[in-house]
Amino acid sequence: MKIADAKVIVCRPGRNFVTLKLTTDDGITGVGDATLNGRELAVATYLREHVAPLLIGRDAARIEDTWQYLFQGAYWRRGPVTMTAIAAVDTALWDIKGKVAGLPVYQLLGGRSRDDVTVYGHANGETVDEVLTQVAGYVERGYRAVRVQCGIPGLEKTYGVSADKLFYEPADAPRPTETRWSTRRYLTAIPPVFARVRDQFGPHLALLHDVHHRLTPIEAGRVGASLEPYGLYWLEDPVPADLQEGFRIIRQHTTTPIAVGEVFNSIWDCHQLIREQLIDYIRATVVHAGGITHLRRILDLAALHHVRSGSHGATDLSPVGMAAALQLDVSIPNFGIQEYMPHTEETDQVFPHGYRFADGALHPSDEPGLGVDIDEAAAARYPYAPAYLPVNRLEDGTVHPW
Ligand code: CS2
Ligand code: MG
Repeated sequence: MKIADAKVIVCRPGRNFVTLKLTTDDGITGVGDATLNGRELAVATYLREHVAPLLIGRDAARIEDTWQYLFQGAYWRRGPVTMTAIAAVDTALWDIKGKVAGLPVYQLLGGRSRDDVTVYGHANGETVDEVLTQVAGYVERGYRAVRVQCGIPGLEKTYGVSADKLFYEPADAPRPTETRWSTRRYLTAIPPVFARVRDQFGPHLALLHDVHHRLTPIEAGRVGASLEPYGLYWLEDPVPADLQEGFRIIRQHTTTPIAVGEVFNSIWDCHQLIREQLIDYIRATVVHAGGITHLRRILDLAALHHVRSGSHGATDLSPVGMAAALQLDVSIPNFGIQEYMPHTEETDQVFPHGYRFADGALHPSDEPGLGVDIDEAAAARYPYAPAYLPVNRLEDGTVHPW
């Protein structure tokens, strides 16, 4: 069973997505998500020019060997573009293997460790009152875990707070918009938000919060400590994680659990964080961290060190990425939680999938493979257009330095 075709499909059903579709010489297809928000065409070109020609004629059954061939063989290792491209190949090969076996991929990974995949939704608002209304909506829809983001008084725009509540899209302009940030205002504003959310919703709703890498470790320690009375499920990306040892300072100052890793692309980005138990949840994804093969390697290391999974699941990961994430989520022993933001109707039409949301959880498809596909005719109706994430500056105009 050889790979006969490797096609890269770029489309924009509301936002940009890059999808790799592999076809074997006996006509079996597999799909992989290759979307890297704001850098989509870099991955598409890497795949088309440097990876697709090498795949033709290779044995589609050799997933691990193909992963090593693309990772070691390129000489230039790691990096988001390379690892997203490798991830798409790996994911598509798992899809093919599942179809050949007649089994959903999670069965090939050892079978279910749980019945469904608990998810968290995004509640956000400019004011605390708006936040409370949003949280109530999630609770009514059956969610057991909610991420809470609130506008910071004095700041014009806060990342993670949007006018369109359900389909919040941070890559909002053809050139990056520029926003301003004040740590001082943030540190004062955030504890009262959680005080009111806890007060209204009681002790059992899991609450999460994302800092989007805006703080230093000592500031993060302070935020974590100030939020301890509200028992957060996690505090996400309090600082950028390039300096892994920086997390020791956070740990010295707070017992609020820490989640990090949505921008990680390999085990080398997080091995120290995991080995030293400096984090509680690893947010790396199938899409950006080298596919099912490599993410499973990261999660196995994490399991040894009491770190659980919490994969990134914003809408810039396509339903192909979500379908792949669910295969791991449902099978690994150290699953924590899965982020979930529903896609638009157009996106769901382009990527027909079998997974579904019910009772605060996603239920993976039982179809052979990943249980997701791309409708190429539908995709062709939505051509690519550039869209970028905002650039963040401090109040004095300096580009945020970390
Ligand atoms: C966020 C995302 O979902 C999250 O946790 O951090 O909004 C993230 O910034 C975007 O997905 C970036 O592409
Ligand atoms: Mg995040």
